[in-house]
Amino acid sequence: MSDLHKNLIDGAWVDGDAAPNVNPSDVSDIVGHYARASADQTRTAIGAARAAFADWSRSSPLVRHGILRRASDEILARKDELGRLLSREEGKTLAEGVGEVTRAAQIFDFFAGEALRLAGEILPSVRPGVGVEITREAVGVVGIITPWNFPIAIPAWKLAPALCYGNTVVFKPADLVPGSAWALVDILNRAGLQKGVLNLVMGRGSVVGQTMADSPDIDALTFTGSQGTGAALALASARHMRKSQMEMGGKNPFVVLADADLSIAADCVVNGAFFSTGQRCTASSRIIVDKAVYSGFVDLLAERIQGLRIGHALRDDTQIGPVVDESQLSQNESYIAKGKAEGARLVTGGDRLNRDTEGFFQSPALFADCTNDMVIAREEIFGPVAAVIPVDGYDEALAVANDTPFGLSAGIATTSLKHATDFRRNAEAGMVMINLPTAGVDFHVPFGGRKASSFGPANRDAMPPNFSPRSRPLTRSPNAGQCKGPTP
Ligand code: UN1
Repeated sequence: MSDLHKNLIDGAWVDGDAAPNVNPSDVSDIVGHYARASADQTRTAIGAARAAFADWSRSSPLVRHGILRRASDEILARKDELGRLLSREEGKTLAEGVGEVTRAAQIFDFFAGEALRLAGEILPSVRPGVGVEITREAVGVVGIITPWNFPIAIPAWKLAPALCYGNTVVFKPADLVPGSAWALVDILNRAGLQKGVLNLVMGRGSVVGQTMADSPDIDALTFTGSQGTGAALALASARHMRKSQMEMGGKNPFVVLADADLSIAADCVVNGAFFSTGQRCTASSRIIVDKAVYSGFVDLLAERIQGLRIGHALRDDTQIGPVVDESQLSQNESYIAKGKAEGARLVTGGDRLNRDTEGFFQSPALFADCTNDMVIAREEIFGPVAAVIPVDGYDEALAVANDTPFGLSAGIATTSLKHATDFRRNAEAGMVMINLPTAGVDFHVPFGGRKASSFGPANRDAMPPNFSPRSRPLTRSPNAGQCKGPTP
């Protein structure tokens, strides 16, 4: 097959069974064909990463800086082309696609700098005449498994720190969106990585992901995706005493208090719940509204939502692209049926839409008069569906916000400093937003959640899977005279 994009294993592009990458805005458009790695190829990739580790982990920080820097520059220079590829394979709008590619470039830029900033600590031992040096060292082979909803930014978020600190990588992108991941690996490979340092194994979770999970040769595993898969990977990692980091779902609350600027609140809800077609673990899916402003706010939301333009991701005027595939769309529909059966009021949306091209279009759905114990308020839907829950005042709003198995992001719209401050302290979420959508991140600070949303260290503090602190007695002084440690 002439357009086959192959896997990168031990520095060579290798064949595999071809799978089509289908555009969810237009199923007649095949983005390309991508090789699916076998279990044997995955094991070869892990072995190659193991073999490359000694040299790469001892490479000069300047070498690692240069590679990450060049990758960042190329990603940024090609942001329009790569953004288009991303929107074509995933279905988020072109503006969102280009924005995501820009974020990936920024992440590589940030970690290019971090490669030169790696530091340790020197402190006196409690034992007389001994000094202690604390250094951070690469863990080894890092397995990276990424989801379909951020085809380039989440791979960047995990690849950049892993490579920056001298780890070698086996990278499995989501089977649905291999295109952006392939382009990213091609860029990094040409930026100067030695063979085996970065291996790409596209394919199915049941084959490639399972082989990685079962391998004793993966020293750390970082995953973003569903709760079920995250839990299985954490268990498999524990069996190997492997460091692991799991970013999983959310059922993120957005609270609207009676004193809120309702126009800002509506902007936050529309962005947080429906942009990227609601397919974000940080999406606002529970809108908790004070009864004093409830009915007017629901009307305002309905009006804003009905004004959204849903269509082909690459059209300039589209604001909401398609759902990623048929199985996700039918799952969304089954949640909409459940919401109706549970007695929630469907204010607007939830319909399959026809457009000029055959794709997975759905109008954003808003349920009102929900209770927090309804299935649509408890389970992550991962689509353009939000549930509005009426409450009496701030205390009940906070209690409902926290009454969830998840704890990734939480938001509040208020003009009260007292309530904003209290919410920031007491919302049980890894990230709290005030008068801002629950979605959206800063790449240079930790990202992670509480409860069932996350397990292991936060991303960016993405260090631990990628980076392990070690303390040991000093054997040699970098500053003569300061260290009196014995030679062991
Ligand atoms: C964002 O909100 O822009 O999978 C990023 C996710 C998150 C990243 C969210 N891990 O949706």
